[in-house]
Amino acid sequence: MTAITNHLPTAELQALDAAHHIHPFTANGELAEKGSRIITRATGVTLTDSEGNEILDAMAGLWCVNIGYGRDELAEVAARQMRELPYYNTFFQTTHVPAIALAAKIAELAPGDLNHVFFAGSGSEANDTNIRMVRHYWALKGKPSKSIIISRKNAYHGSSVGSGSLGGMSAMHEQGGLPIPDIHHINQPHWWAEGGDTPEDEFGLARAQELEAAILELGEDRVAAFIAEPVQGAGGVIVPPASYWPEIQRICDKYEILLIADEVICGFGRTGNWFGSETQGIRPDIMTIAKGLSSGYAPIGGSIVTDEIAAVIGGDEFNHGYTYSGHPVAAAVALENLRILEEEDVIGHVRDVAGPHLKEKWEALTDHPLVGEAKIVGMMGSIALTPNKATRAAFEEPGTVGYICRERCFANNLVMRHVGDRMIISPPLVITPTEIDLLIARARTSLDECHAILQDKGLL
Ligand code: PXG
Repeated sequence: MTAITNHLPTAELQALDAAHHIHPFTANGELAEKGSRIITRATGVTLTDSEGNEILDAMAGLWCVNIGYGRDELAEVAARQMRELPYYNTFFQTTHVPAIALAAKIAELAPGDLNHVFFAGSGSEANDTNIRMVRHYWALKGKPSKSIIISRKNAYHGSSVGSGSLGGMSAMHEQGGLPIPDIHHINQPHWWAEGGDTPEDEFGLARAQELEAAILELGEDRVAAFIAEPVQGAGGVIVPPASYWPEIQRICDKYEILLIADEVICGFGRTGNWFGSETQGIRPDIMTIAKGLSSGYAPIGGSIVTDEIAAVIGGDEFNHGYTYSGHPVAAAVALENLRILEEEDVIGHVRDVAGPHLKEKWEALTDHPLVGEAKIVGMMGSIALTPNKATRAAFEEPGTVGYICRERCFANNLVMRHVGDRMIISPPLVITPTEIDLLIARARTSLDECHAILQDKGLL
């Protein structure tokens, strides 16, 4: 393999990185000892590192590079927009063409009467918008006591103080004084880990009914909204039982609470439809979007809201906004990304070609001795590693085996992540059947190597 030479040698870059760069969600001291892997370029579904290794990125970056890497059209649009109008804001009675065009395009793509967009720079910011917006909405409707937002344990909604509070990650709540007041968490519909002997559908129903119990306990006059990912992503690609979402929708319809679908991962084709809400058959009042909106080529997110919410919010000044709300370069890049998704029928490719092929190969992984279940929706999948498939047993120290498996994947030039002892994938939507076969082959090799290591260590 040829090393790329237009930058400092890997060891020097690693030393500088260790000396000055604090990585997110990382034990930085440990990483400094080990040295970070340096990604230098990418095309299609393939990353290249500073040593010239070619790595299949089965995570699409962080669940975001939906159209794949290296699309010149987006670079050109960004350069053109930077020359024409690199920045202007959308405060103080002004706007600009990219923000107008993108909002209109999103309104066209979003289902039902979700016709209005409040822009943010990321999913975290968009969910912070949602917290303030739903509370303000109810205040404007004369019900200021409706301020509690119900969310779920092991949900991920971002890393800011507000969105981290919405999320249900206990490791995050342990740091920095989260959660903020008036956020309530119910249990997740994670049958494999928490379902015990209850049949899957019965379990899904029971977990959905926890929402009703919480509303009744807290008081309908106190609850503003329920927020959830259509399919949990960062929590481990947890696909809810089929009974779950219809019951959640019934409960949201029955009580006066808003349904927020966090589409940051599920949106823009990942589940085989434009939005995960369509795949799950739900009608949210608000959608959080980011990631696939621009395929990660530029940071942009937002909240899509219904006509009714926009009308209510429009009745007053909403004292909220970000310098980069609707940033013209990011908006222009997002528009070009949506054009590609639409004109190249990338979602049709997920639904009819890549999705069915990946599903078949992915589900067949359950023939491996370590793999208990394999779940997949569109282009997001997970497998549960277990020492005993019949009892769905967990390994003794949760996450240890997942980490070993992830390290084997890395060594085999495959980016497949672990969440505890679940392995997860979320590849670019444009992945071809041949690339899917390579993904599966590397995953199998990595699982075999992991299995051998566990046998050596006496962990099986
Ligand atoms: N909602 C969901 C559903 C997400 O997955 C966010 C909101 C926050 O978006 P921003 O753009 O602020 O990061 C996310 C982000 C992981 C991982 O390790 C997942 C995310 C971000 C970083 C890491 O799986 N999801």
